[in-house]
Amino acid sequence: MSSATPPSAQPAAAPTVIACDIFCAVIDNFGDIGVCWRLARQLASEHGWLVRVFVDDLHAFQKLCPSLALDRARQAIGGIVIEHWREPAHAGDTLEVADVVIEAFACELPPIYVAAMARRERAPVWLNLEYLSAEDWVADFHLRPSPHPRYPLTKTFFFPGLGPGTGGVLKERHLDAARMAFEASQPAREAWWLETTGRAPPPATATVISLFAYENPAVDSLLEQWRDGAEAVVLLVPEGRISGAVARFFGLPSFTAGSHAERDSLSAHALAFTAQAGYDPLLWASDVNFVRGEDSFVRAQWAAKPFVWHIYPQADDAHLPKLDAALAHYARSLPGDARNALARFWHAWNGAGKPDWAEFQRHHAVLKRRAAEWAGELALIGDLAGNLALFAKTQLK
Ligand code: TRH
Repeated sequence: MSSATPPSAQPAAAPTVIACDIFCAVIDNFGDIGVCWRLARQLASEHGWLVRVFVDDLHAFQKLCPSLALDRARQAIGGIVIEHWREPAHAGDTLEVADVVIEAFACELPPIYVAAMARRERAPVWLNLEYLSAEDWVADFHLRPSPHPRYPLTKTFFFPGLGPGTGGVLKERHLDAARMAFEASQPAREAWWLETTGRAPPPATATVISLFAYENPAVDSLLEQWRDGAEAVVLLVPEGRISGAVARFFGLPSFTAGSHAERDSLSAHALAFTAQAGYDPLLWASDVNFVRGEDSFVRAQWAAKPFVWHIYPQADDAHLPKLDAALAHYARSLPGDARNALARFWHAWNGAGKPDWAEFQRHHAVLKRRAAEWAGELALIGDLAGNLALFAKTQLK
């Protein structure tokens, strides 16, 4: 009798090309699918993975990815398969379980899919991708395993973060080079301004501000300060939840894409919501970026410009410690007066006090230097897709 292990008892070989399923339930807005789509594209293009995205809201997705068809149960875009996740139980018409299964933001996988994971010869690497938080506890919980109560499966919690020991945040390999090429090319910037606003770039003396935010009562005061200030402000407003307030300020019925309005020092353009890749150049073209949620907050950090964060509001003000935790990282090495001005401005933009633009802008040069330095520090943590791929590969060995 041979002493060799029978074939059925041998561990399955590690896959040569990794298949990955990402499940995404859209709660609201664009961040859930925004993060999943960015991650999917990076795992496919930079790591050569075969990626499928299950998403329940194709309308939200189509805003970021205009070539998406709303009426198709399954389609492929850029080599990534997209399944319309029609109901909680639906797991695609063919139940092929991937090597790596990513459950985004605790969206709960279809039970039929989990059962199939348990039947698979080699258990998949099962990751719960959490929301980003800069709080310190995140490093302790990152990569903690959680055994399934009934199946021989383990789910691992993958925590994005801004500090060492976390999963980091998403950053494409080409991103810095693309930004620097844009910043270095006058023709590229002129073409962007013409295409985006229908006009030539403003003079270098103007401060260009991008404004992506939720409804925000502080915006009225800020619009007044920009209108009455000594320096010219050019405001770029992607169509969205803050547009109504901008329209009211200018006495317009709406502020839809293509609208333009001026009052004294303030000149404002309403922009069409672009495909996801088109959002970065808006940040690069601006001197100060107002961002929100999760993904645009991360992009603003890579844009290496001063920015103001409208954090996603949570019940019982649970978001406020997260705002301060992000400030603690980002503002760490700023001189005291600039750090206080930044914190006061971020707090005011998130409901505590009145924003003081002049005080914030007084520190522009030092905030700009810090923004570039911080982008370098953040990059040292490694990018989330790379960190995730590395972890999955070590589990699949
Ligand atoms: O849309 P958001 O408010 O999403 C939020 C957050 O993710 C939050 O954490 C989550 O809990 C909540 O959704 C449910 O903000 P966020 O995360 O910045 O996502 C916006 C996406 O939209 C981002 O990927 C950038 C993209 N975008 C475009 O593609 N084109 C555009 O013109 C603009 C302005 C944004």
